[in-house]
Amino acid sequence: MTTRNFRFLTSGESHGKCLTAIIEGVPAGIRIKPEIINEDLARRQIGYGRGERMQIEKDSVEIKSGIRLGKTTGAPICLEIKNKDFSNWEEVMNPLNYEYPTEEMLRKIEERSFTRVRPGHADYAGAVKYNLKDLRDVLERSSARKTAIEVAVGSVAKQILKEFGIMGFSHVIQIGDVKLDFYPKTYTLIKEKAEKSPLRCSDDLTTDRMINAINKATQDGDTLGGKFEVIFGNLPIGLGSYVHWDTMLDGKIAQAVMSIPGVKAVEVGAGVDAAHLTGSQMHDELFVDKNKNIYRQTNNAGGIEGGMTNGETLIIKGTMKAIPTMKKTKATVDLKDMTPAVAHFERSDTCAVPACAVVAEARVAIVLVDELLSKIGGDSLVEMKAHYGI
Ligand code: EPS
Repeated sequence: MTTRNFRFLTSGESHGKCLTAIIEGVPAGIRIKPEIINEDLARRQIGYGRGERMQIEKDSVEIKSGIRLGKTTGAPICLEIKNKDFSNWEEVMNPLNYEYPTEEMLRKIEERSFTRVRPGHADYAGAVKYNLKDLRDVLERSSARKTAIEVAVGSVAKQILKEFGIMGFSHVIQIGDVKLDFYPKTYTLIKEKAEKSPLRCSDDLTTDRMINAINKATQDGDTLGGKFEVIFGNLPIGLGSYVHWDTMLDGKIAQAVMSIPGVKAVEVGAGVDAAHLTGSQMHDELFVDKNKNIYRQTNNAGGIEGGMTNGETLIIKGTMKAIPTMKKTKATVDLKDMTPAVAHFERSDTCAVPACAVVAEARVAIVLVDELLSKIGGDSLVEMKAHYGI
């Protein structure tokens, strides 16, 4: 992700020892609570339709550096999440080559290697691009497991944003064919109800229908995608810019959300519905109250006009495709001998849309904090707040 002020890199494989991130550009003096990061990690793990892996993992962050006595120091921050499942994969994921492998080790490595491409996954293009023979090498890093550490980074971003009163959440609006038709009246209610739902959906009846759809897909050996929404409020006007194509906030957010594994579409505000709205239906009129404050009665723009925040609530929608690892067989090719085959299957999730929503919330927070830093600058929270005028 192209961020300039709040930058980070992650490393780690799905079944490797751990996931790590190094974040750079966090001003000094910001209180970061690991328990809040852990809450976000737990939110990502919840979700009806997840596979057995989620019963093995209980993601928890270890802050390795950059934070002292609860506050950032301005130094790079290193975060780590251990993969509990690694204990079942030690021989297979060993970074060192075995000089004298036992038969047992070789059997395990062989058992976990595969060459039958999963259509829709990174397997084929990844194998060709990196010249990899064992698709395990593609799967391990392309897996959405790495989004756990991104959520930890996003949680740091959210804790910075909160200092400026900027807060957000995510909720699920569709699983397969089941759509959320009824929205609670306020964002506070949507958030409250979504946080309690096993599918991050703000309506109980819709949640039940989504659960039934997931049960049916599991029975059929199939998988399901869906749609989610990320909402952020209390943003200052003017994050992003219209001056260049790569400074537009909507473009940056689209990239950040689109690059989550499985995401196939990102919308801002009215999104794809904008195609059939006329100009007079689409554009949000401005009004002024007696205190000379501007307000609007609609938000089809989703909080962004001309690539900049306009003071309204930011509304982003993401669409996730159904997971490509599934029991239901799909025609493919075995790259070992270039023969027709059925796709490889191993333990996976039936549906991970609620998790994807939490990842998107983290990614949007990362873009927003990067933009906030770019707008107001500052090496410390004190300086940032002075620049912000609070
Ligand atoms: C994933 C496959 C499953 C998921 C995984 C993403 O893992 P496993 O192969 O170990 O069963 O559960 O997601 C996570 C582990 C996670 O933490 O989100 C995949 O192939 O992308």
